[in-house]
Formats: sequence, C-alpha cells, structure tokens
Amino acid sequence: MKIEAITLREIRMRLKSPFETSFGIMRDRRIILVEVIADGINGWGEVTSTEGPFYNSETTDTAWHIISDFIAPSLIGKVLTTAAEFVTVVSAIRGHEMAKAGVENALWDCEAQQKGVPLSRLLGGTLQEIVCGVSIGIQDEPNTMVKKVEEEIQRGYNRIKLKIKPGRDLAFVSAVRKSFPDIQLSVDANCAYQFEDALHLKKFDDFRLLMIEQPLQWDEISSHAKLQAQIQNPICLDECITHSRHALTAIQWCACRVINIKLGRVGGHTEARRVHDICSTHGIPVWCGGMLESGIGRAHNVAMSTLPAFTLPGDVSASQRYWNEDIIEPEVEVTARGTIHVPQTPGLGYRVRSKLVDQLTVRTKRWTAAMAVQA
Ligand code: OSB
Ligand code: MG
Repeated sequence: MKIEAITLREIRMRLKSPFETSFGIMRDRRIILVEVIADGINGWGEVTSTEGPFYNSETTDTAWHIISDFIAPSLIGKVLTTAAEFVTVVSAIRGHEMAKAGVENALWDCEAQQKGVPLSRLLGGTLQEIVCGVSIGIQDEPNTMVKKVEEEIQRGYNRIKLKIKPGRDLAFVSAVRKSFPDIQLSVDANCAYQFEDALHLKKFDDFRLLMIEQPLQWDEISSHAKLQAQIQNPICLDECITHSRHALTAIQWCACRVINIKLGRVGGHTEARRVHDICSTHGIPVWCGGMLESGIGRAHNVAMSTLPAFTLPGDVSASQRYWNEDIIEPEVEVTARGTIHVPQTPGLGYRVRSKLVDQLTVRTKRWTAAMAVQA
C-alpha cells in the first residue's frame, strides 16, 4: 500500500441532546476525520478525542497538532505491506493514542477494501451480528433516569449503563434497579471517586451490577485492585487501559474482571486486538466502548466488536441515538432485539456522505506523496 494522500478534516456536529458524564457535559462535537488514499483506494478513520482534556489527556486540537506535525509527515509517500505496520511508523511518538488510531484505522479500511473483504473479517472477527447496550448520561432526578431507561429497553437494548458521579449515584441506581429487577445494569463513574470511598462504593453491591466501570483515577491500576478485593460487583476498567501491557498488569493484579476496549484509547485496531487477545487468554470478557462517535468511528466499532472475546453488549448504538443526520450511508441501525447486523461488503461497509462531510467541515489539511518527494 503506497500512501498517496492524507486528508485531515475537522467537522462540527451537534448531538441531539447534551450528554453529561462526571467530567462534564458534551454537546457540540469537534471531530477529526482522516481520509487516506493508498493505491487509489480511499479509507476513513475518526479521531475519538473529546474537545477538552477531561476523558483522557487528548483533545481535538492536540490530535490535529500531532497528526499534522508528526504522523502525516512521517507516513506520506511510504509503502506499507499491511495497516498493522503503521504501528512501527509512529512508535517513537509517546501517548496520543487517539491521534494515532484515527490514522491507523483509515489504513485498515484501505487494506480491507484492497483485499475485497469486510473489515470485520480482516480483523479476525467471527460474529455477524453484535449485541448492543446504551450509555445514559447523568440526569437531574432519579425519575427521569428511570424514564430514559424504560425508553431504551423498549427499543430493545440489551444492557443499560448509567453514568454516575458523587451525589448523583445511589438514589439513581436504586430507582432503576427497583423498576427493572432483571435487566443487565452497569454504572460508569469516569474516575469520579477515590479509594477512600470504598465503603460508599460497596453499597452498589446491593444492586447486582454487571460491572462498575472505572470508579477511581484514570492512571491508577493498583487502587482498583485494592477496591476490587473489597466489593462484589466486578470492576471494569476503561480510562486506565491505554495498551495491552496495562491490560495484562490489571488482570494479573486482579484490578478488574472486565475490560472495555476503545479503539481510540488504545491507539487503533492493532493494539485493540492485542488487548482483546490478552483478555481472551485470561478469560476476561471485553466489550466495545463508545466516545459519541460519528458514523465512521461507529463503523470501526462495529467491525471490532465481531472479535470472539466481545461477549458483553457494547456501547455501540444506533446513529439516530446521537445524530439527526449521520455522515454514513446507510446509518448504523439497531434491530428490535438490540443488535446490529455487521456489514458484509469490503472495507467499513458504510458509504461516507462526502457532500455532507464537506458541509460540516471547518478546516482541512492535505498531504500528497508529491509533497513528500519535494521535502
Ligand atoms: O466512559 O464510556 C465512557 C462518552 C464520552 C466519554 C466517555 C464515555 C462515553 C460514553 C458514551 O459512555 C458511549 C457511547 O458512545 O454511546
Ligand atoms: Mg467509560
């Protein structure tokens, strides 16, 4: 695959409604799309960073900077045998996983199209239908949370995750559990608690949760191990796991019993597969996390979710949950039993609506192989 052109676009998209987590409220998304042309084939990737450095340390602007000044210049004009080789091109860059993932995933789309196979198959995926759950943002009142949960269950979603933070936690989860005694229910704190809150976090055991996601600090595996020893609900790590070595450490230290894999957080499909493989070897179930992606990131999530250790419902939901109009065709749709049919056409399996992308674009930067020769 000769990398002939790379185009970076920042698009603006407004969520249908604001999404609140313990680290803030998201509504107006600034999303970077990466389009790569390799051997005449266009592949697409999405950078899943948030606008501010509050989920992890990356932002839309840091990703733009890292791709523009470091990744694109070192990739343009190169010849790669496989998308996985990209990892060696950027191995000197520390961190910035989401910036790397946006570019690497576009290469995977190219490679899958070139080989004439669905991306899911190229990745080694086996499932043709994936099971979906939803993540519900923090609400003002337990009653409104119960109503939201009811709506999502009626749509067929198979697992409900509630965002929580101190002061918006026990009463909300308790109300939902009372109304729905049998659903698969989990909570996500996005790092809002500390180990000193262990007694408080133990109270969630009463609600028989599928998991409690990332209760403690984003860079703290060891205190999660201490907490896991004191509570019954399985801990699921999200923010803490930025590569497969951390996944192995967390498993060996018994810091979690479940891992959420996000393509952006771990730096792209290659590393995501490594995390998957380590979890699979150790009998740790995984599921695909979400970052309020546009259709392109969503399509990559669908492909990744077909790997065999993705045995729990992921945060991969319908385009219509978040967007009035998505940038892919067809949109990601969810069946009445809360599943997504995995596309069986080559590459991502969804067409990018380039006219709409153009309308949403606020800045563009392009590299061509000719520029690399000049340099
Ligand atoms: O921790 O899973 C998270 C959204 C933004 C940042 C972090 C998270 C989330 C979600 C949304 O939970 C999941 C989705 O995209 O549906
Ligand atoms: Mg999370």
